[in-house]
Amino acid sequence: MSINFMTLPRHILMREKQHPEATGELSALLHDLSLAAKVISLEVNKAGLVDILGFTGTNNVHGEQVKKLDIYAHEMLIKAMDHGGHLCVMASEEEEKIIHIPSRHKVGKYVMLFDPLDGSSNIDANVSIGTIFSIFRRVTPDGTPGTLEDCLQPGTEQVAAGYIIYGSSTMMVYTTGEGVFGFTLDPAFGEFLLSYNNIQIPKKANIYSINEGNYKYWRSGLKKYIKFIQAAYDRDEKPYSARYIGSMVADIHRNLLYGGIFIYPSDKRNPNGKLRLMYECNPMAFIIEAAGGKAIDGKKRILEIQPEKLHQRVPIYIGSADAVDTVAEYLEQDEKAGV
Ligand code: P6P
Repeated sequence: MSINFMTLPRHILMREKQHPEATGELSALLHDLSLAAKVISLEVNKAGLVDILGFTGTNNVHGEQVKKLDIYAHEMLIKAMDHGGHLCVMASEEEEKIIHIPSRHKVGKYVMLFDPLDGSSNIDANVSIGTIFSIFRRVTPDGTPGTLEDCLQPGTEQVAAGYIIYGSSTMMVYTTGEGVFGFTLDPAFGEFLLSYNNIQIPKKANIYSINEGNYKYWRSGLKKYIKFIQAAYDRDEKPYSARYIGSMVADIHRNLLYGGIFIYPSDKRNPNGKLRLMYECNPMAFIIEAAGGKAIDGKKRILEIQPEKLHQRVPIYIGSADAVDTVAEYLEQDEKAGV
């Protein structure tokens, strides 16, 4: 496929034509999402100005209330997505309960769960942050208000997932399960242009991403795995590099392109790790598996976990297939040894 000037709408439409059964609703949903992404990108990219230019910090030049960016992103996504007629219910990292579609709007057949601005604690340091989204087909009868049951589906049931990374450029990466595609926002005319066609994660990892500050609390199998990869050079293998940004979207995006493994494990202090299943781990696992990688909770596929709670946390080991298989072996030996 020629990627010259392939815009996101054209790409979605083209892929839709490959699926005659498609109704176009998912395409329209992804298009609405891309509009929200452009608006959030604008706000994220000028956020630093609020401090640098000495604005009051509570009211910007338009006299609008300057909100915390993650609340702004949360509200923007809801505003952009709640009236398109494609969704029956939403759920957000920023909202305890499910988000109903206002009764004045048509109820659609999809469900969207999202982390509006993951890594937002890094924004003051100008570190890349991102929006993560996960889309399911509803399981309750069409035309009725969406429910928690529509949200709590295993990741294998996702029909689309992706993220928008707000970094040196703004990129939208998405998959419908067949190929992973990256689009870079051209601010000159506000279009997402295809920049990565059918991304495949390198099978071999040479990057590992984990917060080593928690080393003391890790299971011994994980400690042995990290020591094993740190000794790669002694085995005449290519040495690994430790890269940890502390922003899941940024760490996983880099590993997707270069190869690598990202780990947020359970440990003595956090038995379920830190990251959320429904709108962080599931969408990232769907993307990485579609790109030829793997994602487990230490034992089983992230995508096969049957969710019990909207905001439940799970441990995650995600990235290049070889690396995920190796860490799983170390953890299994740990399990057998009863440590
Ligand atoms: P820690 C950001 O706060 C976040 O939710 C993810 O984006 C990131 O991967 C993780 O937490 C970092 O957590 O405990 O290493 O600071």
